[in-house]
Amino acid sequence: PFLENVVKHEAFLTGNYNTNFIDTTPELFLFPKRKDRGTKMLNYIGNVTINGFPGIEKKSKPEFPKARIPKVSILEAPPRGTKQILDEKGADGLVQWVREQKDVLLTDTTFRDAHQSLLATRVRTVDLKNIADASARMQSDLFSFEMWGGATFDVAYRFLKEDPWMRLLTLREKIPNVLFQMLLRASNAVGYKNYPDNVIQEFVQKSAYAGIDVFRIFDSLNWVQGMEVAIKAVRDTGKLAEAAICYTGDILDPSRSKYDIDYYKKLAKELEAQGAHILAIKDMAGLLKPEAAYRLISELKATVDLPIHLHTHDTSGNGIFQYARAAEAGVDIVDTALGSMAGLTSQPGASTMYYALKGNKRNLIMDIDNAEKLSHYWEDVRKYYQDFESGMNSPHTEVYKHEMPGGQYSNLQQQAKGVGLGDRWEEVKEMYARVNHMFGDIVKVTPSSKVVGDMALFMVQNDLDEDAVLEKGHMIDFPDSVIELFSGYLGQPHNGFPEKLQEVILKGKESITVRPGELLEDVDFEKLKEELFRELDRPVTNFDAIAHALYPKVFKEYTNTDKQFGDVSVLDTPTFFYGMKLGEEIEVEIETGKTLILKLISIGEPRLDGTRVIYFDLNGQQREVVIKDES
Ligand code: 3PY
Ligand code: ZN
Repeated sequence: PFLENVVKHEAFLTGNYNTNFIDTTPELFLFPKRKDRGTKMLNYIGNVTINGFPGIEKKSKPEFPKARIPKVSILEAPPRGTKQILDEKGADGLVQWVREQKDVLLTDTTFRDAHQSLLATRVRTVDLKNIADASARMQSDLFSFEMWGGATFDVAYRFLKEDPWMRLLTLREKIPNVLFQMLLRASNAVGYKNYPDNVIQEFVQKSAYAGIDVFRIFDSLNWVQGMEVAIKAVRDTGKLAEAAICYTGDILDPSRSKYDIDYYKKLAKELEAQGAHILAIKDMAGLLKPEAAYRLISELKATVDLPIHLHTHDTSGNGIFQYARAAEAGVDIVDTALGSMAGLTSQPGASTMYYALKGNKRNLIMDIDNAEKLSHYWEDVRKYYQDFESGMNSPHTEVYKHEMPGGQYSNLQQQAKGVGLGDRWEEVKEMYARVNHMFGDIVKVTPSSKVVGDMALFMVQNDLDEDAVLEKGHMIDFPDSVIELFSGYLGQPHNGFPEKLQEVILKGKESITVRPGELLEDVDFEKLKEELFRELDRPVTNFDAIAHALYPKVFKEYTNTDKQFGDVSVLDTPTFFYGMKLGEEIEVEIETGKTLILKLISIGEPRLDGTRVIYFDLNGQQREVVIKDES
């Protein structure tokens, strides 16, 4: 019916259309939802029931307790919060409000970094949505929810088969009162390489439109030139540009003089000059020792006239001590997670911090009882994702040696398993530190951290050491990401690349020192939307076009799954990962007010062609689907 509407339109018949056509004649694109949604969903469920889910150990669906959702009245609007301050007073007004707070403000990272760092970013939208009404009402005194960006964007399409833009829009609707914050990798957007300037601008603009208020912008080499386009794009939307310095090395250790206090002060001044509203210290690996935090925050406070927002990971177990010292030094905002999603590679816990500051001159602005109740929900939900836990269950002070970001730990571990190095994880970590050294001691955060990780895996897998790389490097095909880094496509590291290694890696190929965005051609979004429209045979949004511009292959795979199985984001997480048990009955709300009741009746024996017939009951009617058994 959609095509019938559209293809009869004069503009379409004459070929005289571009995708503005979709924006200007939306009525032509309102087509009845396809009717076979139920069957597609049964195909998905049948498939995971028989073949399992990638990364999840194949087993019968475990019994999970019903997640404890605190009761709140959704008839009452959530209390006013920072979002209203931004909307009413603008970015500068909000910054002024932050300055006036005497106590320490919080950003809650449970919706983003906490699960990126503990559960390989796998938390699905449905689990965020189910707690969103309660969060809006019980955490209304937060500075912000960090709930988008970083790895969540890519993982949503790639592994969860859901649309991250829908996540943002859905949560925004339910949480209208607190600022939404995202992590933006400057010119790398939410990807692993530099993109053309107009992709960054378009991404920022549409993210702001869909609900992001605070953009934490960082460059993976702390290269300020690489952040200019993103900072300006954010400022142009009227939202907050929170420019971040990534913390590496150790300002307390005179032998690590590459990243001393003056290095950080200079960067802070440059970012202030670029137009940052807030300065973030992004301690992505948790290397900032408590006394270093005191010194860094004190000196930065004296250097720039910006509120300071501190982010750490609690891998070493020193996170609360670090924040307490930062609070004494005058930090304005810190990042914490709810108790059951806190600690270790994640952020320090909000409730722990609350008690730690009791009796201090400065308190934490939070409601402790509410935080405990919300934590119960996450304690239950976290169990769904048990297969993605990193296995780290006590503090790791060795992080001060390997310097691996908290958000990378569980992801690199999955990557190592994927290439058959699961049982050599200790070696991979050690190699990670050696590669950093070889690369000249660089800032390690996505994507530069991924390059270090790729190289470490590569060296362990091929039994290479530093000497072998330099001596035999001319015969070695290095991973693409390593070649890209050394070509300057991720920007320039402080004090440049080690020359000899660069020569060996590039094998005569030229490297660049200008901003990569200057060399990349803009993406023609109108043309891209038109192409996608033809290919996908469905309306194409600006959001789709951006996703395609960022990761063409991942986006295509996502759209294929979407075609095959429909919108699987509506399934509860245990069913999404494990399928169904014989005799089990579940309810799936496929849209507001429309619920399917599904029961798994029986699973046929494998047939000669390797398929099985699975019998379901769908809203009282028998349905069968044929699934290929991959085992
Ligand atoms: C990301 O870029 O995803 C990070 O979390 C970096 O720390
Ligand atoms: Zn982080």
